[in-house]
Amino acid sequence: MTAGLDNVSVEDIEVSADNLDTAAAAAIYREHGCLVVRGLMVDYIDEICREIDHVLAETIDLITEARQVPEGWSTPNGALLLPAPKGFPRDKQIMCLPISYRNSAVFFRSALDTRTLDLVEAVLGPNIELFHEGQSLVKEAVGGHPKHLHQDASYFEHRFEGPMGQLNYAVDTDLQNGALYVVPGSFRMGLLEHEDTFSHLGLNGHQWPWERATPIEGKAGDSIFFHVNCIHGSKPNWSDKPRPVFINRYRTADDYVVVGATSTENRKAAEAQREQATKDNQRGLMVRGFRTFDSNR
Ligand SMILES: O=C(O)CCC(=O)C(=O)O
Repeated sequence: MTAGLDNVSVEDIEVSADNLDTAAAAAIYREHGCLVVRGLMVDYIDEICREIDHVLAETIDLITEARQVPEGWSTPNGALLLPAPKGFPRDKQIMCLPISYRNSAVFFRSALDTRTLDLVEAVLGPNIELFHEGQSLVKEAVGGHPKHLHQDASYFEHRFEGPMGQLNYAVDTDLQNGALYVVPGSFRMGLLEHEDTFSHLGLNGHQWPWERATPIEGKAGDSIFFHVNCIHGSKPNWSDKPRPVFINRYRTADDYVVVGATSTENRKAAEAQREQATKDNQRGLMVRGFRTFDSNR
């Protein structure tokens, strides 16, 4: 099944949240740059799904008021839209939902989950902050957008290790409705060159066809952790229901973005400023440990 760089199957990179062996799970992540923890977020699913359904309905009502932005369109409540595929009931589809730690207490609580933080600490060390404020992507029914294979570092390259991402399935997710694909071991390649794609930065589709990646089917509440250089992506949603995910990202308390981008053009401009980047305006909320003041950062 797997044609990943580490030639492993899903069974080799997955563990159960029941009686979680944190050290063993962290070792899988360290070896492959990705890890699946079955059932880790189950306790948050009912509540977060109610809120996701709410912002989804709210966003659909606001689509006619969307304004153009460099990445697509933005609705007044803050959703990001892309052009819709042929045969879709409207000309725009939703990509990013406006739900975050700012407006959803359950989303914030999920980011403070003890078992998750134990695992993040086992990987990143004792002093951990949140990177971003929680992200939720949705693939709408019957053709919702693909997210081409990519590395998150193309969007947010960091000075040090970079964030450990935790993508959580909000609904049961399979090959039909847009399972996440990962390439175990790809994080060791460093940051690769990305191109502009329909859904922003992505890898060249000939060099990185889906066959090189491993699909992770799962249940609502399963978590997939991935390194900022782990190649991942997901195909369109061909089911008749939306497929949302919610994402938490963690990084060491001293880390910061040196290049932030959404397109090859703005990435080039950001790369020219790389040496000017500092920790100054990038202090996230601490979720473990303590941040020592460092006058050089
Ligand atoms: O919704 C998805 O599967 C895409 C998530 C993803 O690739 C990302 O957040 O980088």
